[in-house]
Amino acid sequence: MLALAVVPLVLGAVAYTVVGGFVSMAAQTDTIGIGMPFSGKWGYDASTHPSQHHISFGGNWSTDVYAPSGTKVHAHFLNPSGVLKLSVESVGNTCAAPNVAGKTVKVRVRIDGVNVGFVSYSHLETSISLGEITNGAPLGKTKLWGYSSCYQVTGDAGTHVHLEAANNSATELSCYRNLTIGTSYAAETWLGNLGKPGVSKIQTACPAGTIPGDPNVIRQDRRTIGTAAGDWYLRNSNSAGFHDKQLRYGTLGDIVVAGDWDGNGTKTPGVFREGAWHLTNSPDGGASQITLYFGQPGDWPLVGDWNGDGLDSIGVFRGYPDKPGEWHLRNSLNTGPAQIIFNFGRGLDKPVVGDWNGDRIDTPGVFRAGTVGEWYLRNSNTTGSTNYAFQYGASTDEPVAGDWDGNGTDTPGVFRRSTVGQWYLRNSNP
Ligand SMILES: [Ca+2]
Ligand SMILES: [Ca+2]
Ligand SMILES: [Ca+2]
Ligand SMILES: [Ca+2]
Repeated sequence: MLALAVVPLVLGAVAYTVVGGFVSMAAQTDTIGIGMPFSGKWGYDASTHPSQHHISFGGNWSTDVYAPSGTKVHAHFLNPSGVLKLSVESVGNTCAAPNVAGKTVKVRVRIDGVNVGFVSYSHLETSISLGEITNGAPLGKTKLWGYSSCYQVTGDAGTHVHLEAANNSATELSCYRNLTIGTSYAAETWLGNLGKPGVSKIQTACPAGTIPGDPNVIRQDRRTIGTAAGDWYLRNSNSAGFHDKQLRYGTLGDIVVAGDWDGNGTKTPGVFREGAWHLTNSPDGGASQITLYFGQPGDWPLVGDWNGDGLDSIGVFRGYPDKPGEWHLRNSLNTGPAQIIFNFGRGLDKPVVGDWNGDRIDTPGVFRAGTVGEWYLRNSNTTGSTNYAFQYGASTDEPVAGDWDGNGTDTPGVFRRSTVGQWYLRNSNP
């Protein structure tokens, strides 16, 4: 398990993200997933499919998403490639007088200060104010409005939000994910891309491979490298301050991992790139020394000593909505099938691994975004019940685990995005 002492650091005006022992910088690119605004049905018939649904508010595509009257509508955005800022830019009547069918709330999306585009949500009952909102914030509620030429709905089953998305570009447009008409999808299900990569034509599905892990739903996973050069910043103590070490390894969008690949007692970098692992034993980064393939795009890479032989190896967590979380682990650092497969947690949980009980074997844990951060840890790499359950951190925190006090037991921590990165670590389970 990753046990390096890590802290946030600020260089110039740029906040860096440090998770699991290594650091990634907020990206300068502008890609983001548009999430389902609630748990509900996507589309109704061909006329609501984004390839042909009417566009009314300047979008590149639109669709209707259905939920009963009174359902909260949230602005959900997924996997931003940098610092995300959302703001309610306008609130207006969805339908022209004399028709009354709620408000249209237009949410402007900026990443690293760059105007990426907007998503608008129509037919809302809302009293929301203009100005900045947080990711996941409620925008209003659904309502069954009276039938009109602008809202041709007669029963609660037809209560819907008309959603439109547009890139802030004339040449590269927002695209939709080709989901199944009439199917229910969990809140935050990836509906399309805002920013890059987009498409050049309106009402076009996103190109294959541009929605990570499709058909999975992807959790927000910020453990990615934010610069093309692959900059890492490391610190050797659990205190605020500047980095002790800087290195370059991997490239933009790679998911970072770290492990003691050669058993010499020092953890070194690795990256996970759509199922390919590139590892090095050099503490200074540089060229990849080991390349192997394990897992698939959309998986969450894991590193741990699953069998207690003192050597770290690889694994992945695979999450589908409404299903148990899948754990696939392998005890050697080469391409091959999983040797240990089990279920723990739920598909939309965030995985952590650690030696929770000090027996030198790393085992699973999950962080669940409830009203606060919920932790569930297990001491065995098998399907089974939770050994430790407790609350720690806020639901929007990023979970980490490590042996912060060097006593041989891994315990929780969270990374919190603020004007600087904040770390909260604890030395016990629970
Ligand atoms: Ca090593
Ligand atoms: Ca091992
Ligand atoms: Ca253990
Ligand atoms: Ca400890």
